[in-house]
Amino acid sequence: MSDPLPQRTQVAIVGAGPAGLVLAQLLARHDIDSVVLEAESRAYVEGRIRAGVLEQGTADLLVELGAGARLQREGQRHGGIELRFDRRSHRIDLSALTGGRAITVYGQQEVVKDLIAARLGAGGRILFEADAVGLENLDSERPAVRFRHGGVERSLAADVVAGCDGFHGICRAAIPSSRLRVFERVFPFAWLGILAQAPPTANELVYVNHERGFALHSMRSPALSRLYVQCGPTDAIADWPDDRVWAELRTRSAIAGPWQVNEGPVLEKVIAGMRSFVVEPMQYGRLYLAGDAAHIVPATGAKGLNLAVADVCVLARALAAFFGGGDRAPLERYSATCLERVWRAQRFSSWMTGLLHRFDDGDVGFAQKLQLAELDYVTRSTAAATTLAENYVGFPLPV
Ligand code: RFL
Ligand code: PHB
Repeated sequence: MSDPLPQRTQVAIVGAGPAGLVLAQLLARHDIDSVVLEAESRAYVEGRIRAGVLEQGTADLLVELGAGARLQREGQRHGGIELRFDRRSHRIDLSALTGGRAITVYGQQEVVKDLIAARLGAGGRILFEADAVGLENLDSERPAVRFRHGGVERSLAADVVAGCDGFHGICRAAIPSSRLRVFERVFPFAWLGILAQAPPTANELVYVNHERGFALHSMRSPALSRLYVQCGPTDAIADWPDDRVWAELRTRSAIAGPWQVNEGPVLEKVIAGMRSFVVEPMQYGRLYLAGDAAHIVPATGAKGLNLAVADVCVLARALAAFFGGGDRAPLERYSATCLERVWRAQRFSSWMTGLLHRFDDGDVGFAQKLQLAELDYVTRSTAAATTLAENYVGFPLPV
């Protein structure tokens, strides 16, 4: 790091999550200079447990970007998922239905660690504990990011600002509200998630529809399980002592034959709300939003991280055309190009969420019967299963 406190760059990237880090790595391939400003410490972002499922295209891209060696060693490639309902289990053969494509189970924090190592290893600039506090001159050719670092406020001048600062960041809020349209749906439930020191009970992910609510069995390694249960939207962690979590997991996941949830010490517990959210357009002047800063999907479809990566693929290509030959057209189309995939992922994530959760509004029994009929259809019809599979493994990235 030749200049730990840079004052000028071509692309100022706010946020060192998957969106910001992949963007920085992609830009370097085009010899475009960038600086990543991250509010939190390196240890914090490397320890933040979130997503676990990488689409085929995301895993391939990380390898291509030189950040995939550990993913190839430690990531688990899965060619199927299990749908469980009515005390029966059904496998959806993702690979057979998609011409050999698959997902990779590899923790988001591991992706973030690998990307940070690759970027810093290549001499890239990431400034941790650099809290962006304001964006300036967005509608000019000289935008800037004001940030606080080491107790001092500074300014980073750029040609373009990439708002990769997540749902609670400052970039989206810097766009005049009269220039944005917000689309939002908040689901009337949340997920309680645990990381447990216990070998995964199944080899593949298990998505469960049960009359008491949704459950999901995922994993992080051969020794670590990642498990979720649907809970109330206002539940607190204190409402969910470990015994209650395990009891719900056992009840909701039970099948007619012998099957047992592997239990172990709970290392982490979170509650995550479920919402769909999109702003249009995803750009204003010289500011381009990417990832959770622009859209949120309910986690049931495992699309959030993957969508963030798809956005920055579009952005990197557009910036290469801009800096390489002054072609502004791809940048002007940035939002429209991204939103096609965003809405396709919103549709799929809403559909998976509707298929698998308990909805307490209206006639609950009627809704459950419809879900069972649809699940039955998805597991019997190759056409329906293919629709699920091709969306779940993901469409090719716009690289
Ligand atoms: P991130 O990861 O939130 O990164 C944003 C970064 O910006 C920083 N930041 C700032 N930096 C400087 N100045 C400021 N003023 C700043 N404000 C914020 C933050 O500290 C942070 O480091 O956004 P990004 O890069 O867009 O990535 C999005 C993904 O993190 C997110 O979509 C996924 O985690 C969603 N998600 C899943 N996605 C998948 O693709 N597959 C999954 O299996 C999956 N499972 C999940 C999930 C999200 C979950 N939660 C916790 C909501 C499971 C869960 C439970
Ligand atoms: C996870 O492993 O954290 C995970 C897996 C699948 C999802 C959501 C989260 O749909």
